[in-house]
Amino acid sequence: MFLSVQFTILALQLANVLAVALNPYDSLAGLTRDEVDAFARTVKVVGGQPAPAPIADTSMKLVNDAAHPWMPLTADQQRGPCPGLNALASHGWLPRSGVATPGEIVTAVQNGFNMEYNRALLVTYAAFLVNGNLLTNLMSIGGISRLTGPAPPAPALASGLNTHGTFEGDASLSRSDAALGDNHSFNETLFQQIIDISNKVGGGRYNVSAAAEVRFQRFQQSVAENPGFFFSTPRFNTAFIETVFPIVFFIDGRSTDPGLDLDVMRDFFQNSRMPPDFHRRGTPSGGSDEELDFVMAAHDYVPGFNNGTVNSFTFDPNFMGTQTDTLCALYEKFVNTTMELYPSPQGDLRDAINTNLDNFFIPVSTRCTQIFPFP
Ligand code: HEM
Ligand SMILES: *[C@@H]1O[C@H](CO)[C@@H](O)[C@H](O)[C@H]1NC(C)=O
Ligand SMILES: *[C@@H]1O[C@H](CO)[C@@H](O)[C@H](O)[C@H]1NC(C)=O
Ligand SMILES: *[C@@H]1O[C@H](CO)[C@@H](O)[C@H](O)[C@H]1NC(C)=O
Ligand SMILES: *[C@@H]1O[C@H](CO)[C@@H](O)[C@H](O)[C@H]1NC(C)=O
Ligand SMILES: CC(=O)N[C@H]1CO[C@H](CO)[C@@H](O)[C@@H]1O
Repeated sequence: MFLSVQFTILALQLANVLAVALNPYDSLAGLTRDEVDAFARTVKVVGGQPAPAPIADTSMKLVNDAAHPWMPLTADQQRGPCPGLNALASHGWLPRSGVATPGEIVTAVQNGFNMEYNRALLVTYAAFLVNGNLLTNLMSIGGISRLTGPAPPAPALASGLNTHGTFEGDASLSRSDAALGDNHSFNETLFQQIIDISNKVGGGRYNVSAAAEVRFQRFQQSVAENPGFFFSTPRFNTAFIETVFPIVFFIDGRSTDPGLDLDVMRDFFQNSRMPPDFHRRGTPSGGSDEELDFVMAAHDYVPGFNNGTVNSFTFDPNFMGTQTDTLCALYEKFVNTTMELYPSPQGDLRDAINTNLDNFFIPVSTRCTQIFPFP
C-alpha cells in the first residue's frame, strides 16, 4: 500500500516533468530516449484520414445516457469557445481531454446533436485545417495542448479552437472579443445580456426573436468597443448561424417549444452540461435556414470591420473574394488561410493538408469549384 502510493506520486512527478518539457512548440532534442519514446507512444504522425461516413440512425434518442454521463473537468482537460463541442466532450461523446480527431468530431456532432452530415464536415474541416495539427490528426477544442503532439513549423498554428482570427472571432454571444478579454471562457456579464433580452422579447426563453436581438446587440458593442472588430468572411457567416444553434440543437427533441429554457442554455454554455434525460432532435439539421434568415433580416448588416478605431465600421469590398456564391467565398477563405499557414509544405505534411482540403470540399462540391493550392 505504502509502496504503491509512493510509486504513484513518483509517476505523477515524472508525468509532470514530461508535460513541462513537451510544449508542442519545443523540439524533442535534448530529451532522454525514454522521454521521447514515451511521447511517441502517445502521439503518432498519422497524417490525413478520409472523412467518416454519415451515421446510419438519425432518429430522436436519449443522448445524456448511462454511457455518456457528465463529468467535471480534471486538471489536464480543457474546453473552449464552442458550447456544443464542450458538452460533447464533458459527456464523453468526444474524448474528455478535449483533444480529438476531425473524424471523431464529425461523428460526435451527428450522434450527440443530430447535426446534418454536410454541415458537420464543413465546420469541422474548416476548423481543423486552420487550428488542428495536420501531422498527428488531432485538434484541441480549447487552447494549445501537448496532447496534440509536436506542431508543424510556424506560421502553422495547430493551437486549437481558442486561436483568435482564423475561426474563433468577434461578437460572440457569451465570450468576449479577444482584444477585450478572455475570448473562449463563459462570460457572466454577456450571459446576463442574453437573459435580459430573452426576458424582453422571448417571454423568458431564448427564441429566434431573442437570438436576433442578442446578435445585434453584440454586433453594436463590438463596433463601439473593439478598434480591431472584424466581421467579414468567415466571421460574417459563422456569427449568425451560431446564434440559432442553441435553438436548433439545445432544445430537447421531444419538446415543441420554439424557445430554449435559459437554465438549460446556461448549463450548456457555462458548464458544458446537457440537461437530465436530454434527447437529441429527431431530424438532422445544419442550423435551420428559416431561423437563420429571421436573425439576418431583423437588422441591417454588412460584412466589414473597424479600421483601427472604434465606431469606424466599414464595408469590406473583398468579402466575396473571387467568388459569386457566399458559401464558395467561405470555402475560398479557409483555403486561403490554409495557404498562409503552410507557405510551402512538403512530404507527409503536404499529403495531410491535401487530404483534409479534399474532405473540406465534400460538403460544397455541388456548388463550388475545387481549389488546389498544393497540386
Ligand atoms: C462541427 C464541429 C464544430 C466546430 C469545429 C465548432 C467550432 C466552434 C467555434 C470555433 C466557435 C467559436 C466562434 C466564436 O464565437 O468566435 C463556436 C461557437 C459556437 N458553437 Fe460550435 N462548433 C461545432 C459544432 C457545434 C455544434 C454541434 C453546436 C451545437 C450543438 C455548436 C454550438 C455553438 C454555439 C452556440 C457557438 C456560439 C457561442 C457563443 O457565441 O458564445 N457548435 N463553435
Ligand atoms: C466579460 O465581458 C464584459 C463585457 O464585455 C467585459 O467587460 C469583461 O472584461 C469580460 N470578462 C472577461 C474575463 O473577459
Ligand atoms: C418569441 O417569444 C415571444 C414571447 O412568447 C413572442 O412574442 C415572439 O413572437 C417569439 N418570436 C417568434 C419569432 O416567434
Ligand atoms: C477610420 O475611420 C474613421 C471614421 O470613419 C476615420 O475618421 C479615420 O480617419 C479612419 N482611420 C484610418 C486609419 O483609416
Ligand atoms: C483568396 O486569395 C486570393 C488570392 O490572393 C484573393 O484574390 C481572394 O480575394 C481571397 N479570397 C477571400 C475570400 O478572401
Ligand atoms: C489571440 C488571442 O487573443 N487569444 C486570447 C484568447 O483569450 C486567452 C485568455 O484570455 C488569451 O490568453 C489568448 O491570448
